Amino acid sequence: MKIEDIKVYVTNPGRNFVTVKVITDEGVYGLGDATVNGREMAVASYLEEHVRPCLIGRDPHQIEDIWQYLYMGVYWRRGPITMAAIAAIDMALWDIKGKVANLPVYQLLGGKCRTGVTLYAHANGETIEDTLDIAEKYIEQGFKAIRLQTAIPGLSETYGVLGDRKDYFELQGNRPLPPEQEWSTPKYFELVPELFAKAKERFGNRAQFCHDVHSRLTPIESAKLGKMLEPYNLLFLEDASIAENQDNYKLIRHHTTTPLALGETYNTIWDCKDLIQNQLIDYIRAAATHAGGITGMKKIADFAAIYNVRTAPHGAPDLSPICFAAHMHLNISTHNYGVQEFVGFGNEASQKIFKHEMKLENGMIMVSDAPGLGVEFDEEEAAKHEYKRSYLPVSRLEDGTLWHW
Ligand code: EZ4
Ligand code: CO
Repeated sequence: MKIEDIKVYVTNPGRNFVTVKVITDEGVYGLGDATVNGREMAVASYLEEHVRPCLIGRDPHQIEDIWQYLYMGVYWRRGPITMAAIAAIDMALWDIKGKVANLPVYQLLGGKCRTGVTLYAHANGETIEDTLDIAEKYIEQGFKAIRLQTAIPGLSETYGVLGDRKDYFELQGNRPLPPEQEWSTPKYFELVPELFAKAKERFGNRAQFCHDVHSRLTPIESAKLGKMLEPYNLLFLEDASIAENQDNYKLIRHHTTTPLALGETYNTIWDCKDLIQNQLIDYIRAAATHAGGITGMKKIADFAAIYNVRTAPHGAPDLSPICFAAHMHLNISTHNYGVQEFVGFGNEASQKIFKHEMKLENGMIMVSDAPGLGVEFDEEEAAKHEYKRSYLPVSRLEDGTLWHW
């Protein structure tokens, strides 16, 4: 079997997705997700100009060798663009192998370790009451874990909260230049402990709650927040601080027993190696699209397992359903899987482009038994929604200083 062609599609059913199709000489093809939010065309060009010519004629069954060829074989290793390109090819090759074997990918990864994939939903509200009302609806639907984010009084927009955009799918989409948001740590500190105190009071042990700080705090501030939230038994506190310097987490860890989650922007095992082997985090949030595909994620998960770190893959709407499906195959077959972020299956236009049979039941995903990854990509529907340049917001302090978004 040989790789005959590789096609790259950029479509925007409300936000941009970069999709890769690896076509073989035997008619079987595989799909992968290469979306890097706000930098989509850089990955598309990397794939078309620099990956496609090197892979035509190769055996698509040699997944590990092709992964190493694109990683170790290239002088410029790592980085989000390179790793998303590798990821998309890797997912597509697992998809092909599954289709040839007539097995879902999770069977190739070792088979099921659990009956379904436990999710956490998002409750994003304008006030604490709004947020908890949304959380209640998810609890009634059977969700066992929910992320709580609330707008901060006195700040125009806050990470995670919808403002005038009511569909989370659209939250960061289709803004032709980066919009600006405000940030104030003192205002945030006035609000967040109250949010979790009220959640605990209202729901007791009916669900577990988590929260995404989105890297806005310094390490000592994160340590303080973790301490303040200890009475409420969070599932985890996510991205409490940036970790370009992984030592930041030593400081946070030494001050708080609130479980810590990190890593949605990580690209390889090297980004999280120190955090994992020093047991400074509890959940590693790497995503298949941004961390080298199924092959990259397996390397991270197996390393994490020996240090009691569990996986909690990123599940934002800027990862396509192909990535979500890849996560489902990993999650169901990885012993040290923890929890999967879930924001729904996308808007109507997206669901017409990406078709799959994953089922949501009681806050869990029942993984499809379709061969391969189990996602179909409708090229005609995709062509109806052209690429639109769009960006995530940037964040500034109230005096105008640029801050972490
Ligand atoms: O802001 O994926 O945990 N989820 C997140 C996401 C990220 C977006 C950025 O594109 O932090 O909502
Ligand atoms: Co996050």
